[in-house]
Amino acid sequence: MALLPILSYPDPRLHTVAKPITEIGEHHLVLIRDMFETMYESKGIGLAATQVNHHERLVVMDVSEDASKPLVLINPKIVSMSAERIRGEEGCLSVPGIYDGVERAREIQVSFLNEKGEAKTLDAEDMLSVCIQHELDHLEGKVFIEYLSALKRNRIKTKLLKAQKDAARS
Ligand code: GNR
Ligand code: NI
Repeated sequence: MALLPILSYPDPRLHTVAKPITEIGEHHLVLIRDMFETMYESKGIGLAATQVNHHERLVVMDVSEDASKPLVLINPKIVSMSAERIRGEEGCLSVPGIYDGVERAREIQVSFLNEKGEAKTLDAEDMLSVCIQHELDHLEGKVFIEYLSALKRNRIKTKLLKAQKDAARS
C-alpha cells in the first residue's frame, strides 16, 4: 500500500486528457488500492487517476459516511443526464481549501467497467451524480474552478501558487 502525491492546481498535468484502459492489468489493481488509500487518507469522496499523475480513465469514489461503499469506475461514460440541474458546493483535493458552487445535472446514468472488467450501469442523483461529473471532468483535463469566473479563478491561482511557494520554503 502507498499514499500517492496529489497534483495541485495550477499544475499543467491536471489538464491532460486520460486514455481509455484496454485491458485491466495487475498494475491497475495496485493503482486502484493506492488511490483508495490516498482518497480515504485525504478525506475525499472521489479521486481521478489524473490527480495522481496517471493518465488513464480510472476513478475511485466513496460517497458513504463510513467508507463502506467503494466504487471503481473504469472508462466511465455518461449515457444520459437530466435537464434538471442542481447547484452544489464543490471542493477538490487538487484545489485545497477552495469551495464554490457549480451547476450540474441532478441525475445521470453512467456506464463503466468495474475492477473485474464487468460492464455496469449506474443511476446516480444528487451528491453521487455531482461527484461522478466532477471526476469525469478530471479525466477530460478539467478542474471544477474552470466553471467559475476568470476573476475568481485567477484569485484562486494566485492564492494556491503563494501557498505552494510558502510550503516549498519551509
Ligand atoms: O472530496 C471531494 N469532495 C467533493 C465535494 C463536492 C463535489 C465534488 C467533490 S470530489 C472531491 C475529491 C476530488 O477532488 N475528486 O476529484
Ligand atoms: Ni477533484
